[in-house]
Amino acid sequence: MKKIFLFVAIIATVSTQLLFAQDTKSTALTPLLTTYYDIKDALIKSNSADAATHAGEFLKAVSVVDMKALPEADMTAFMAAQEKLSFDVRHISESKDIAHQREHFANFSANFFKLAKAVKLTDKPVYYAYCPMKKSYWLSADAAIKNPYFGNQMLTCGKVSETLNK
Ligand SMILES: [Cu+2]
Repeated sequence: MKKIFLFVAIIATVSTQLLFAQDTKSTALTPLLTTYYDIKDALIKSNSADAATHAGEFLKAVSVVDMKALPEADMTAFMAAQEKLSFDVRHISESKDIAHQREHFANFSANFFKLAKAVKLTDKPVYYAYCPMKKSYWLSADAAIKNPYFGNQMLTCGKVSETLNK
């Protein structure tokens, strides 16, 4: 009897995992999106130390992408973006000055969105929001505006300008 329960439990676990695997699209580039969101969230909280840490993770993630695992079109888009993304994210990782980090985050976000448009990083919506005060964009998994350029000073300033995977 105990064995049957165990068997049922295993089947249930495996089928749940399969369900999630089908549910969420991911590629060798998906960790970049997750880490981008971590940097963005740190800037929303005006936490420059966390922003620097996550930027360091992003820099690492960019350098370990298994390009052979990517379809050719994705590889081409990634190679076009790699150097530009690394440049800005390295500055974010090496700085403790939130204003300086936000300057680079603007450029970083614009370049990352080009990649996100060219390569399907996720099945979930990606909102591309615009801050008219900063005249810059950012990506978010959430339609609700939380502004990484001003944090608490102007948390809800901005609007979604484009949505991927609507
Ligand atoms: Cu810099």
